[in-house]
Amino acid sequence: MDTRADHSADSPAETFPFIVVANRLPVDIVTHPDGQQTLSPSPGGLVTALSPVLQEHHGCWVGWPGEIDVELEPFVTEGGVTLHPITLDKTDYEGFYEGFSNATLWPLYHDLIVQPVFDPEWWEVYREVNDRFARQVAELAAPKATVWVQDYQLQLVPGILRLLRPDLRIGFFLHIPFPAPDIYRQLPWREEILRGLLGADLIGFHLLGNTVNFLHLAAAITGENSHTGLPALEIHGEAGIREATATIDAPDGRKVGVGAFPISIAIPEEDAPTDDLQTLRTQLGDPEIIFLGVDRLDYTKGILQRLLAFEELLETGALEPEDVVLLQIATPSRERIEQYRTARTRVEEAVGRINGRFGRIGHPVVHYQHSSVPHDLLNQYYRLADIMLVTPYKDGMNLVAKEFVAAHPEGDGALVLSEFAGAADELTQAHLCNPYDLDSIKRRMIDAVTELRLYPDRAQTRMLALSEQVRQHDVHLWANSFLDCLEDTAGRSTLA
Ligand code: ADQ
Repeated sequence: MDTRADHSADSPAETFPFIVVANRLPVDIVTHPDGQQTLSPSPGGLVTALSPVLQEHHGCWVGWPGEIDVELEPFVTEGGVTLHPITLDKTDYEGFYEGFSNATLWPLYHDLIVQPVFDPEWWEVYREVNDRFARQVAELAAPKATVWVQDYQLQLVPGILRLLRPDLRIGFFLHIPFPAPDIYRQLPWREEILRGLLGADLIGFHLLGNTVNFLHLAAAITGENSHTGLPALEIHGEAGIREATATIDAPDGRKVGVGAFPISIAIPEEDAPTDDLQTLRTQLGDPEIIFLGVDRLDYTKGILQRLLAFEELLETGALEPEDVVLLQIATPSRERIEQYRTARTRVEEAVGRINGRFGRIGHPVVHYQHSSVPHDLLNQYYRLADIMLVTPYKDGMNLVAKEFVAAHPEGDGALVLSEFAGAADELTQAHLCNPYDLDSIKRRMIDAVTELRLYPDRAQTRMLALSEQVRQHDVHLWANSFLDCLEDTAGRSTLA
């Protein structure tokens, strides 16, 4: 989406037939030397997927621009999409974003990899901020508009919006896993959140497993027997598109659709020029095998485990330091939260130790960068890598795995993928590993190396199958499949 800060929205009273509401606006704030603040686009998969629908309907995106206490007027992008900023102050940021969203819900929904904190004050702020988002959307939505609410930070928005504006068609999509009911039920505010979600007409998850977990939870909390009282789940059979749907009864008597819609990526149009790739490879000392990891620096992503697996393979001589390098790019993330700081320290200690043990001056075996890299460069790294390591303990989907596959349309390279990444449900031809078992990661890394060295045809067959799956199921299919289903669930289209 192209964004320009100098286009003010025409009229504050304008309403929209299609609204996306997400914690973040797809922009970064740029502060100029004269103190003036403008917005610059921050592209991502969701923006790419939703831009065509937003542009077609002159839609609106409601979200936080990413900095505390910044009050900005709404802006209209060159593509005709209105960006409507929500202001968060320090208390909101700490209670709603860092606290309840990322230190309570994030670990709870990722199967308790770290202990969630249950803090009633954070919960209060989460409610207040969700209320603020919902009230803003209620003002901006045209009669019978379609509103698509995104992710775990805004789970109360559908319920509040339903009360304020019963005429709206409301979809909700969760980008992270939905845990088993026994884990979920630890949450002191489980009923409130469930009721918030049930304000939607359609609740989407990535996977069939998430959907089943939600149905069990809904049955348990609304008092139905969780084993016999489940609604029929219709399985659609094709991995990668609207895999399953069911209908449940909300407390107010409405029918609510629930379904699995695995997210995907926008397929890149152009490959990186190959001379650039050779330059990058030479910079790395022309190793035979380049392993690559690309993640937000998050304790769920299993970065330390993959470094330890690499270290043990070097230690036992299964890999020779002259033959291999591991490139790890880690985007800074949630750095004020203690577990994130600890995760970073451990990763960086391991990088230093491994290089101290197996690298030479000027020839580290691990190349580590703790920053974001531009999209084009990231794509070049994907092209360059021989073996991609995606080893999360738990991940809703993991777009990195799909981005790597899409960067290898000729079937070169190999993917080592955690069984606990949502992407593993579709990318079954990857070298699947259990990240809790270091030997399993090591075995799959060696399998990938061996196959590339000795059985390149087999390796290529795997990658071509993965590539086909990702190309046939891109992010546009995901967005259209969700919106079509929302239309079916909630009746006549207002978007037509
Ligand atoms: P994330 O946890 O952020 O997303 P992921 O799906 O891998 O995880 O998406 C990360 C995105 O950031 C990718 O598009 C990747 O290219 C980009 N990225 C990562 N490191 C980067 C770097 N150093 N520089 C630049 N870009 C970088 C959440 C869920 C996932 C789910 C997505 C989408 O946790 O499970 O797949 O939402 O629903």
